[in-house]
Amino acid sequence: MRILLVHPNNYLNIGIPTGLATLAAVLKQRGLVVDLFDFTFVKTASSVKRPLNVNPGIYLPTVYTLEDLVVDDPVQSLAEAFSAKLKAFKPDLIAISAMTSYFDEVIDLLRQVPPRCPVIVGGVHSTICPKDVLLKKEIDFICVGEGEELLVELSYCLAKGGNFTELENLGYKKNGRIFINRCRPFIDLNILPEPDWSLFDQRHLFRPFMGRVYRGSFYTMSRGCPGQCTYCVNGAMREALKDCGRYFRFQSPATTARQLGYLKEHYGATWFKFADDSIMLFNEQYLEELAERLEPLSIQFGCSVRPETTTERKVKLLKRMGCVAASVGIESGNEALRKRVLNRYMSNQKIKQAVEILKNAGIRVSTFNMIGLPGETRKNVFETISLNKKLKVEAANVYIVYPYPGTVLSWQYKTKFRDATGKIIPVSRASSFAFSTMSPTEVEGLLATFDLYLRLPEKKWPQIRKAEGSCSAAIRLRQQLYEQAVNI
Ligand code: B12
Ligand code: SF4
Repeated sequence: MRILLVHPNNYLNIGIPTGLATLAAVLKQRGLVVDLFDFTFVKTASSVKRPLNVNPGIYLPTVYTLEDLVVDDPVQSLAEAFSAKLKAFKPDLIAISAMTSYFDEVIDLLRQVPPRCPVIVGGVHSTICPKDVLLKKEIDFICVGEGEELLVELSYCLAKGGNFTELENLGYKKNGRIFINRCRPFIDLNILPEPDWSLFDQRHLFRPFMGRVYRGSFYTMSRGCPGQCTYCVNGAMREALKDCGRYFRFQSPATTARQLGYLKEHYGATWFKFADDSIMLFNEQYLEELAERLEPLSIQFGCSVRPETTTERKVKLLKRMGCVAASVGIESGNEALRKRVLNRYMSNQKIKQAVEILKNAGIRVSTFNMIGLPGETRKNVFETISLNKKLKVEAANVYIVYPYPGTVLSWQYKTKFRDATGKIIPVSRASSFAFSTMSPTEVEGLLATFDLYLRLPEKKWPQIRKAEGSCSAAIRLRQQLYEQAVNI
């Protein structure tokens, strides 16, 4: 049985997805033949034209860049690349992992190059919107929740002509009707094999940090999150998978150390991005054991932390493990908005404390911020800029809030993720949800200049305001100002 895994992604959005890498490892362990079709390095004519959106504060220059690594790649369409892969590999099953934002692109591709074998889709979108996926005639099956056991069982079933209708976590169609089977208990994360990175283009391992290039990628030691933030899909996932067991689950420090050691030895990986929703959710005892086991590996890593769970003791342990960078979710500089709209209860004071603790430990701090929030004013956006300024963070990532299906925000505001033409509204059009008191154009202008307001002195702000526009003069001005900001 030959299974082709598919990773839909934006061009050069590097990093090996943990879900697919784990699925690949499990499939191989059970004797199945696996290959990968990855969108990340398919250099299409449109992706070449699109400028890479790099936040000037994030990276120091390195001797070579990601663009240097792809300079000799041929320009081809996704359809050409996919068709060539199908011809060469001849899969018996196509297994696609899709977030909401990539699902339409997947369907377009399957329409242009119809495969001659069944197609299953797993990941966040099929878990939260199973019917949206199964209603597409290009899709035969879906996976709701974890896929390790289901994918193996389905592969064997299809190979041997067995009955798949009872497989747990499976959704399928029969005589025009949709069936979604019951869920199976969550898997014990300690029995999973090391993620298989060998299927992926090794340029995924390019990791620039502070002017040096390391090798490494994403790693997760937990799944789920106990948080209840209104814009996050975790609430919907917890609900969809409520019969599977405790939603926030984690593997033992021994498993983490063994797997990271393996990735270091086999791929030369020494720089990891822990993609766990928040590492600070682990208790001190757990972190202590983790520190003991990770210290001898001499790895470096970046991770996400929730400010209200950050303590000096925990940060000391993080540092001992090799933590060099942390992202803190601020989301809004206005406490009332953060609490009322986002259901995040930490105060600005608590955020300041957490950032100070991290910085004092020599950890590089970046933040996550959102704009375009329900009821948000222009003044509120400047409160977010001002908080970041006060915190003197190395980089501030900013997004326009997007009400993903299943989130509290999506049902509170009755938003639809498909527009009137039936297309999924892309992240690039998040401002069209028009939640805030500002116009979508103003929100987009603030997104484009957020970093300039943050980095340049206030006397430049009138000029930055002019650079918020979308006309060519404004874009030119923005570029000039960015050059000044990089040199500060
Ligand atoms: C790491 C991460 C990233 C990384 C890597 C993404 C990746 N593909 O791995 C990066 C930084 C690139 C990223 C980017 C984005 N992300 Co992100 N990301 C995550 C995060 C924190 C962890 C993902 C992970 O590794 N999980 C662990 C693995 C083991 O789980 P898994 O991937 O779900 O896979 C399991 C099952 O789903 C299933 N499965 C998965 N695929 C398949 C396929 C088949 C065939 C089968 C059978 C089963 C199956 O089996 C797997 C093993 O059990 C999640 C949060 C979360 N809790 O999932 C958000 C999350 C997936 N991201 C999200 C979003 C919104 C984004 C962005 C759009 C953010 C933005 N505004 O730019 C971008 C995407 C756009 C872009 N340009 O890439 C949302 C997705 C919401 C949605 N409805 O789609 C999430 C859920 C965050 C959230 N809580 O809201 N992200
Ligand atoms: S936003 Fe972060 S803390 Fe909140 S529920 Fe999602 S993953 Fe958990």
